[in-house]
Amino acid sequence: RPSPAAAPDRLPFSRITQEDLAFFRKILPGRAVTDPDLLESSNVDWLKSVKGSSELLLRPQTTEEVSQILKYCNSRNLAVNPQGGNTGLVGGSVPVYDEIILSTALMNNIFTFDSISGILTCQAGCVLENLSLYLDDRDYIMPLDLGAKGSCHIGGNVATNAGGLRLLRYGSLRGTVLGLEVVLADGRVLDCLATLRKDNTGYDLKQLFIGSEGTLGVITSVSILCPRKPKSVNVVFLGCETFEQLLKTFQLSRGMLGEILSAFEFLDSECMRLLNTHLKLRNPISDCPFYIVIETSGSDSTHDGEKLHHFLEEAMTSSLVTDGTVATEDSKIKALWSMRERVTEALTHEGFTYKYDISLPVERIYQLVTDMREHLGGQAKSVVGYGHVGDGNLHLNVTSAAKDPALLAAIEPFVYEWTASCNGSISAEHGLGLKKRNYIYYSKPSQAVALMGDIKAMLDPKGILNPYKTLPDDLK
Ligand code: FAD
Ligand code: 2HG
Ligand code: ZN
Repeated sequence: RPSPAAAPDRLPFSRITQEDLAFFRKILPGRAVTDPDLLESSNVDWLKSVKGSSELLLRPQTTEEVSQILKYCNSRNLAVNPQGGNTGLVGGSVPVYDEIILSTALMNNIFTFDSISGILTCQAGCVLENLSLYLDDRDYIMPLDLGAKGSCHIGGNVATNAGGLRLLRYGSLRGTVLGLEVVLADGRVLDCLATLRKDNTGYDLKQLFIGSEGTLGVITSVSILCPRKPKSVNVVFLGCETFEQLLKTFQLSRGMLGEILSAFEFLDSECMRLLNTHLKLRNPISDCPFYIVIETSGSDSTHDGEKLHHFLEEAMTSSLVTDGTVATEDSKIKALWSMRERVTEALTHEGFTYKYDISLPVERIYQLVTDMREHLGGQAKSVVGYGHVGDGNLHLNVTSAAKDPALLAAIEPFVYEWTASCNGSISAEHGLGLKKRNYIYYSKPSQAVALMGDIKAMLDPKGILNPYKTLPDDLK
């Protein structure tokens, strides 16, 4: 029996002809790539877990070019795979078969930045870290930050509704994205690139494209509300004996740090072991079963320092945490953050990783890791838990030396049934892509999925945009 994550048969899309190539070469001189060596890295995902066989990579620079491409592909029934930085973790960013790859890599212009409102407007292919550097010079920051910042594009972030390390403080992209320009499957340009905080004139169409994973349209421009750069930032790295103590520390931090709390993240001792072994990162404190990264961001270093000091004193004297270290200067802040941000990278050195990105009531998140360990016995190489405690989002990763169908059969559907029994979500922030599409029913009622199918059929009647992704096979 094929796994529900396996690709379905190729749908009857057209195959690229010499006339098609001539058209693309004419509208994108030097930017219609067919060299197999150059195509190689765009055909395989960041995890090296899925691989397509596209023979054409298009690199448009403007919305008008994207519009011409889609209008043509729609009329010719050619399938298209929108691609940003190709850091997605659910197999959504690469073709399954021979879909044309439409990359936003050359759409990297910043249009405007309003230093009074903090609203940035740019093309979808801007790399997140470049936007952060641009804003840093202007005393602002991006409202999102994630480990893949050096490669991921803002368009890809919006298309996946990426969460990341700052969501606790600045909320999701559904709140900070103020406007989008999107090219629809038939080439029509939908200009919803508003730069207003408030706009209740009818349906908020941009929300449809946030988190739609390239299945409803190609995002070409984004306007986004950016926060002021905090004057004072502190990061603490703490160790706890139990997850219960970690949760109590979270509760305490919310009460005592209040408005300056900007991140509350965790990793377990298995993650620490992998960071040590594979990346040679040294534990900055003594060995503990659980580690916490807390960040505070505020406007007054004396005030923030005092608050943090009182909080740490309370956490230590009440024995919630057993050890810790504080960073105020940039290099140490970066070093402490890398203990959390680089877990994903450390895992890639294990061999093969089965990834689960689960939303749960926060008090349940580690129980899933414990239950999974017990359930798998000695079958896995490692079972690790880390993630965004502040958002109730667990990253459960199970590794093995190589792909292991027996291990997979032991993990799934166990993990999804467990999640559904707590009314959790089987994809908190990474999306469904190719790998998770058929598990959607664990988190969404069938009426909702059917309505998604109706929306897809209305916006992309020929289904050319990112086929085989996000929507379950039984809709097609
Ligand atoms: P891609 O990977 O290229 O594409 C992702 C999806 O979006 C695909 O379905 C693609 O078709 C679609 N897409 C891309 N661009 C467009 C566009 N312009 N228009 C329409 N559709 C488009 N995710 C989190 O939520 N939080 C994290 O903390 C986080 N950390 C990560 C850390 C690492 C080390 C890695 C490798 C990944 C991480 N991710 C995280 C996952 C990933 O979702 C994000 O990295 C990012 O949002 C993907 O952006 P991208 O430009 O790489 O998109
Ligand atoms: C993170 O929070 C990312 O580090 C990646 O979302 C999680 O690799 C993962 O499972
Ligand atoms: Zn995450």
